[in-house]
Amino acid sequence: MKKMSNDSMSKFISLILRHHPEAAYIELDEHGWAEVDKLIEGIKRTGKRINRALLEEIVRTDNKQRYSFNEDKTLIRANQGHSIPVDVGLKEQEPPELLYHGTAAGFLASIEREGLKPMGRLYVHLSKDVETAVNVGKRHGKPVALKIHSGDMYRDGQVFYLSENGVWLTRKVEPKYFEQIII
Ligand code: HQG
Repeated sequence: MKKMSNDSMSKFISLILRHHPEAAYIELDEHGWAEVDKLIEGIKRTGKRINRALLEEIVRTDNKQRYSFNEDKTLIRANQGHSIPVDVGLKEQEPPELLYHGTAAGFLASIEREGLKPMGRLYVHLSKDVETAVNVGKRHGKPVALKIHSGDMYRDGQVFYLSENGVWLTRKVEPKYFEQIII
C-alpha cells in the first residue's frame, strides 16, 4: 500500500467528496453526504492507506476545515467547493461591504468581459481578506486580486451564502461590481 502525506490524502478526499465520488467507488446523497465506512473501504480499494483514525485526524487538522461529519460520524461531506450538484444546506447571509476574489492574470480579460462565473463549480468563491484571495489566485498562475463590492450586490438583490468553513459563495459577479487591486 502506498504511504501518502495527510495533505495529499486530504486533496484526494476533496476530489472524491466534491467532484468524483466514483474515484472511490462511492456515491453521495443529495446533500453531499458519503458513508464513512464506504469512503474508507473505497479509498483502500484504490491502494491507499487509510483508517477511521486517520480520516478523523485529517478532518480535524485540515487547514481549511474542508469536511464535516454528521453527529454520529457515520457520514462525511465537503463543506463547499463542489462541482456536482448537491445541497449542503448553505445559509443565505448578508455579506460584508467588501469581499475579495483571487484569480490568475491570464483570466482577467475574460473575467472583465463576462464577470466572475462559477466555471467548474456551483458558485463563485469569495474571501473576506486579500491575503486569502491572493493564495487562491496563486493556484492558477500569476495572482491578481479583485475587490468585490458585495454590499452593493446584496442591496441590488443578489444572494450570498457563507459555507461552514467561512467561504463566501454567490452565483455570479457582474463586472460593474469589481475592480482589480494592487497587491
Ligand atoms: C476563474 C480552493 C475566465 C476564477 C480555494 C478562477 C477556493 C474565470 C477559475 C476554491 C471567469 C476557477 C475555489 C471568467 C471566473 N473567465 N475565468 N468569466 N470567471 N474565472 O478553482 O475560486 O483548497 O474553480 O477566477 O481556496 O480559484 O480547493 O475556483 O481562477 O475557495 O478547498 O476561473 O478552491 O479551495 O477556478 O477556487 P476554481 P477558485 P480548496
